[in-house]
Amino acid sequence: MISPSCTITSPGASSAFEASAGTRIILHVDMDCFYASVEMQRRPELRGRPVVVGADPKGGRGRGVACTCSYEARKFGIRSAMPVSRAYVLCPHAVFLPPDFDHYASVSRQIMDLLGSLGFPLYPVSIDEAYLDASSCGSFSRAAELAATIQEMIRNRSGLTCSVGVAPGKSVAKVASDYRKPGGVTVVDLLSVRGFLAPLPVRKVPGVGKRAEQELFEMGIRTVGDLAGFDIQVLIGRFGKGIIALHRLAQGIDESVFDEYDGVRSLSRETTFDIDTGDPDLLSTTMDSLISAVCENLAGENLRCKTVTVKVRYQGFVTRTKSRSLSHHTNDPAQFRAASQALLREMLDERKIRLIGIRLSAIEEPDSSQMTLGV
Ligand code: TTP
Ligand code: MG
Repeated sequence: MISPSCTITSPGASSAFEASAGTRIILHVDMDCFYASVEMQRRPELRGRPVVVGADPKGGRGRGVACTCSYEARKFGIRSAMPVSRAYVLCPHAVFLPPDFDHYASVSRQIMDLLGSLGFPLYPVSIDEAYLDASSCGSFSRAAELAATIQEMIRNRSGLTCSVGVAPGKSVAKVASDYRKPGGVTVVDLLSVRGFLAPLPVRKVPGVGKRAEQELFEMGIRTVGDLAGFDIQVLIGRFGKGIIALHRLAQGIDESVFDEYDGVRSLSRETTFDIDTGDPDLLSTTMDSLISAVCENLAGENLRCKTVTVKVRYQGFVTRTKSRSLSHHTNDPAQFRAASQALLREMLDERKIRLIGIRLSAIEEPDSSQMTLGV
């Protein structure tokens, strides 16, 4: 059951949530079980029931995966990206619904517009999450109030709940928004960052996927605190220099910055491979499926884009992005496919790849006065 209550948590030693001049204060807003919540909002009779949005389970024989599920369904062990056949075994009486991407995209747009109207620099990063740079709040207590206000505004406008993390940097804010889901606000100020992160499993840190988790386990590193205390030279020897930022983060220093991939009104999708890959065919087909998914959103909102950005995260946590602008705005998937495949080819080298992503931006829409998201 989604609790609409707002829980403000300070997991560390500091209680005043104060910030000295110049401290960055970043909010990460993430909608709770987004697709499932949207479905329950338009069909209130589903509230309180296990709801799974994804492929048709066909009585347990269905192929394909669950996109997401309600928190009631999570009690049965169902998770995003799980085969629906497995979800069906875990909870045959769940309500299985096909995804309605157009509708989710339009609800997302309303929410992003609402966040954009608050006047803080806004960085939407996916269909259900965005960062706000709330440094101008001046203190973590005021940023915590802003977080509660955002929850209320979103609830009033859409009937949906979200969780919010407030922290001195992007990465910690993202971990914090996930800390008290659903419906929570978690505030981690400068003094409490290290203590907040230390007991968490390393997998909680953005950038650590299944494979990296496994490798860290093999080195005896299970928690973020273990990582913080580990010899950096040994880590570099194993993972490369890309690990330095992660090690500093584990020590409470969150230097993550907004890059060109964030911050403008855009549509994006990315996927992390279970096992790092250098297989050009797998990379190419995965890129095509990301393009298809983004283009569905584009068509649903009747938008056209001009700029294609490909993101690649290599083994060793190094992330690169590369963009190409087309000669005109379009919604033709074939053109985005050609541009993204060309960019991807340019970014391939001997390194294996952990994650690829696609972003379409420079959006053109009928009423350009609506286009005020971002900074
Ligand atoms: P998430 O924010 O990762 O998940 P969520 O909002 O469903 O649940 P939570 O409360 O834990 O935040 O993803 C947002 C939406 O993106 C999700 O509702 C469905 C979609 N999605 C997929 O289609 N496949 C996936 O593997 C994941 C993780 C999400
Ligand atoms: Mg979410």
